Amino acid sequence: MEIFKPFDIDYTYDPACFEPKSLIIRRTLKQIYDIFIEPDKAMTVLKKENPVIVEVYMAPIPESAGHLMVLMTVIYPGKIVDEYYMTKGHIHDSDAAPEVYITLKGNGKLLMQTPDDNCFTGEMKRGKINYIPSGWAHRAVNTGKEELVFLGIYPAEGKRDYSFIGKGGKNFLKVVIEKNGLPEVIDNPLSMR
Ligand code: PAN
Ligand code: ZN
Repeated sequence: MEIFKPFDIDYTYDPACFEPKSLIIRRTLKQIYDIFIEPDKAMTVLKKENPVIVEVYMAPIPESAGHLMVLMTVIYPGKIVDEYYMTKGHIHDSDAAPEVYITLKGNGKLLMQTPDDNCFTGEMKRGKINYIPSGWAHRAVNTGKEELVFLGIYPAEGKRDYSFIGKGGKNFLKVVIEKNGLPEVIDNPLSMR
């Protein structure tokens, strides 16, 4: 086995900082406007601005068998109409790739779903660790007024698969919207069961 040198990661969550990192994934509204239930309203926003919705900092760890990937995600606060900003959402393409989320800052919901339509919603806030078993798609939603910042840790064997999101995909069966000032999990009006 190839010997990989141990290392430490320095992080803060207010403001978000993560060192060393190999990559930052930055998802702007323009890139993910079509994940929202009202993409036409997202396009109206895009005529004026292209806000950053999500940033993911990745630790420099090889994406190869035997390693654990360590990432820090920031979801900025905001909504498209009543639907909160969120990650794109994905499933890991291995049946041996669970994931753990550890919230550092903010408040959110973690939508999870299996290919045979079981759904579960986890709570994200400081003091909570979310366990995402293998075979559960996951999407984090920022329901608060500040950034939602969390660590994600998963085995490198499980590459992220986005194929069920968007056109032709089944999509997430639940969405999180604001109703009377509070987050509410409702059936996705666009999803095809
Ligand atoms: C997280 C996600 C991160 C962004 O680190 O990658 O939250 O999610 P999307 O890529 O779906 O927008 C994770 O679940 N990693 O596996
Ligand atoms: Zn994941």
